[in-house]
Amino acid sequence: MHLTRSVTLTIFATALMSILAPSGDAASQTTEPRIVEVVVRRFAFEPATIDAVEGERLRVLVRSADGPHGFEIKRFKVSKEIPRGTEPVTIEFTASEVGTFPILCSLFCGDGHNDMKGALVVSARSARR
Ligand SMILES: [Cu+2]
Repeated sequence: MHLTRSVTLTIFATALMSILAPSGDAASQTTEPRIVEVVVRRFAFEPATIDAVEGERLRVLVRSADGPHGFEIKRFKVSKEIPRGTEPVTIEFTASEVGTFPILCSLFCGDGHNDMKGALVVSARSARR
């Protein structure tokens, strides 16, 4: 009985350590998305241009500085409402294609709505070409 318990404890401790121990290998293999912060306001995106490298994973934190807006990049099937308030909306996607892709406000927000133009500029990974 006592032996069984100590074996169980050992297994448990080993499992726990493998969870808690910082594993350098796992960390280096996982590609963390690059964080880009964007503020949407009447009637602009700031910054207006997001630069990325082909294949790069992006985590865009979009926050509204005034009322509700939208954040849309059609090519990458990104379309989110950005409510009023201080909490950013998190949008993750992979910039899988080279080119310049318009960023639009997908929610009518006033007279200057159609002037809201941003761009995602994805450049080729130089090492591959
Ligand atoms: Cu807008």
